[in-house]
Amino acid sequence: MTEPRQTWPAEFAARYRAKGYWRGETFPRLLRERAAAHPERIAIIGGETRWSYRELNDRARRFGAGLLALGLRPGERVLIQMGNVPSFFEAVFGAFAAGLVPVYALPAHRRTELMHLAGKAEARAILVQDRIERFDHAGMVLGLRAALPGLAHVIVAGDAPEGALAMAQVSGDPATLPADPDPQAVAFCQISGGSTGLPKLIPRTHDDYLYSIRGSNEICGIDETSVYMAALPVAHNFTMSSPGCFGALHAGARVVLCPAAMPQIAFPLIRKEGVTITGLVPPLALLWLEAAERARPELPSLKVLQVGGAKFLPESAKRVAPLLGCRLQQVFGMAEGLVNYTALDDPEALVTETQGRPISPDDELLILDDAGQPVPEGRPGNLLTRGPYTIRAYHDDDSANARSFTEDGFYRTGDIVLRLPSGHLVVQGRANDQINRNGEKISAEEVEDLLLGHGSVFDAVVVSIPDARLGERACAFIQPRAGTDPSPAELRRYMRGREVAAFKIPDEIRIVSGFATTAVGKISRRQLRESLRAGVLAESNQTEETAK
Ligand code: OOB
Repeated sequence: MTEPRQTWPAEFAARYRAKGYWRGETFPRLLRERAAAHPERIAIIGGETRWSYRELNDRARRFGAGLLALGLRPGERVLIQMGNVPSFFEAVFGAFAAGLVPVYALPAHRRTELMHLAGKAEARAILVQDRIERFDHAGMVLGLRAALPGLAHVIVAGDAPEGALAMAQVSGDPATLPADPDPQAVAFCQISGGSTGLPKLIPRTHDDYLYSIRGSNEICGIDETSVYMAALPVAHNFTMSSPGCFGALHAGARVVLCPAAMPQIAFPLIRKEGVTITGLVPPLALLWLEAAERARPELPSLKVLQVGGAKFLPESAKRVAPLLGCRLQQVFGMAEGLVNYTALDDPEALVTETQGRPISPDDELLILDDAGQPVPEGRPGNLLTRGPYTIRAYHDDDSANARSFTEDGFYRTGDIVLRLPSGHLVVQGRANDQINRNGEKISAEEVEDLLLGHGSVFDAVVVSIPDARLGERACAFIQPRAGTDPSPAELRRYMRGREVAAFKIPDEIRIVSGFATTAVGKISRRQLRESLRAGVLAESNQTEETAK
């Protein structure tokens, strides 16, 4: 068994401690202390459910003890796939109390991703919501069981089908809970968007993550009067910690869970619960702006709208304050660590045109050209970073670690940015083959691999195309095997049959007779993707010209 770990070289750890970034706080202690300090204050609101800090803490501790009573042992991993429901917090804080390590899957993940994550994490249990948006998650997870010999339990929040345990039945005596974990131990694993293969596990420690949360709270002005609404999935790093639900709980504030981020659902909830801050990806922010343009909503409580996860264009950013009557905050972060924010009192131009500055004075940023040399100040280059809350390695993945980290521990973000004299970053694009569709990250290579599994596909190249609505969309070019004639519809059906997250199914599939080669053989995948993308862009420019 390989337990996830995350370690920094001793001199870095000593510095991060000496500067007060790492304070020895842990997640189980955090909730216990808040529940002791203000037991009756409301912590979580979801639908008709309102849990006080005391109730959340009591529920979590009983559930955590129940997990131990099932035979799970501290240090073991629990894969969690849940939507924006209060029981997510009972599950996660229950696991923390028991010393178990949650691994967060996204609601969109299907059999392929869950198999991979459960296998990689060597999960002993999967905790899943019965249904999310009408999809039978419990049924899907039960179907995985036979293929995962290390999996001891399937626990379902909601209606548990036969063969699974209902979360409500998992309960034990909190006196059996272990002592608080080492603050340097891994608290949970986030998952990477990544540009190659399936998602990688990102082990985050109590110390490092809680530092990023405290830092975020300060920058975002979160205090006990704040009301944070989770509009995006709670398991995503943005919603969890920037400052997110954990930031709100850290401050003794309130978390409101929004079942879906559409304006028709979110606006009334903001009004009803007096939401002060929430976060969106750009395509959803555009929907909110459109809705606000049609009928200016009264959202007097809303002070800050955060937008992040993908580039928010300045033209759209400028519309936020006038249409929604709140401040915009841009957030450029990554589950691996580094998070940048525009400040609430930054001048308008910086808020609308940049993606902000890092949380920590000890976030080290390098902006390098392709040869690894620093670019002149103000010019775009590859962003590398290391710091007190940025990981030094993925879990159990030597080849990804060799690609993604330099020898001296810098993480290669894959983002191309430039830095203004004020220190604000402007994201210019990606260096590698990741598609950022609607804020969801898709690895071109992973989709190509899936397509290559189809008997009629000789070769497949997937590229990102700029898209007004989604930010980017995925376009797959398919070279069929000689004598075959697969249709785009059939390839889509095939991908659905492979049971992957729906956002990975290409928006556009084009059948081509072959791909460009050079005299010496195949050109690099990267060049090939660039030339295919350029072809699509030239086409759409032509269409625009003709339309004029
Ligand atoms: C957030 O985290 P991930 O891990 O899903 O994705 C990270 C990647 C970044 O490397 C960058 O390529 C892109 O998402 N990204 C942005 C962006 N925010 C993230 N690109 C342009 N502008 C932005 N504002 O997406 C995430 C994690 C924590 C907070 C916010 C977002």
